[in-house]
Amino acid sequence: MKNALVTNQQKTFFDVFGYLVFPGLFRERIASITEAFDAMFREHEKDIVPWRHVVHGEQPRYIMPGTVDRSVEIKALSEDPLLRGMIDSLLGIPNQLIGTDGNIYECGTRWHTDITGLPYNCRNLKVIFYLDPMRAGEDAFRIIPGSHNHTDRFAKSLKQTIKTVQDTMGIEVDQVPSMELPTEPGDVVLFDARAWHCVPYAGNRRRMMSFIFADKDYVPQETNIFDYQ
Ligand SMILES: O=C(O)CCC(=O)C(=O)O
Repeated sequence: MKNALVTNQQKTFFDVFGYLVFPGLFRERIASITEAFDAMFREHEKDIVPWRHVVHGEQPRYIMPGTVDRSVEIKALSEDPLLRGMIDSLLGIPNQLIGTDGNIYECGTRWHTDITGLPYNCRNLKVIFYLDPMRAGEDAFRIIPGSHNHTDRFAKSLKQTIKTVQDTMGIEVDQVPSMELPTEPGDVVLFDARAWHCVPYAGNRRRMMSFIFADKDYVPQETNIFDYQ
């Protein structure tokens, strides 16, 4: 494989389970990335989308859309050869960057997929950078391995039940069998946006930035962000 960073074993892991974590991949650059993120929220304050949605229990999330058009540093990160090499290895060529955002969460995020605006048959990859520590047993990102295989019976049964596990199974969001991915700033999490994932709220104001890439089969969709669930 051309890019030594993603081994064939990691690619197989990604294909089967739908996620990968690269600890410390951007550790040296995370201070300047965080500075760029904070400056963007300050300088583009009027463009922040205050967002309350059932996925976040109607609690506040602040979204900065289109980050690569607002910050030279963030654009450079989205074009970083290391990152792009990984995307090429995992999605194949051609692929394209189809969306970016920056977020401040004062909320949790219940079990959901990020498939709004993406056709289900398109392979994709969402790259997320948490700019604050995400702790095990608290607010670490969780994912159900393999749930990106959306035509499986298992994925279909998740679709019927997982959004409201308190009602359907009598359990809390953090009691769903899943993989918990605690991260430190500078770590990178990659996942298939069709996978079911969630983040419990630990009372902080976590900052997160994402890029989403889609493969050659991507066809732009009519998107209504209120369909996000
Ligand atoms: O940190 C969060 O609450 C949500 C992250 C997430 O679900 C996503 O990036 O799709």
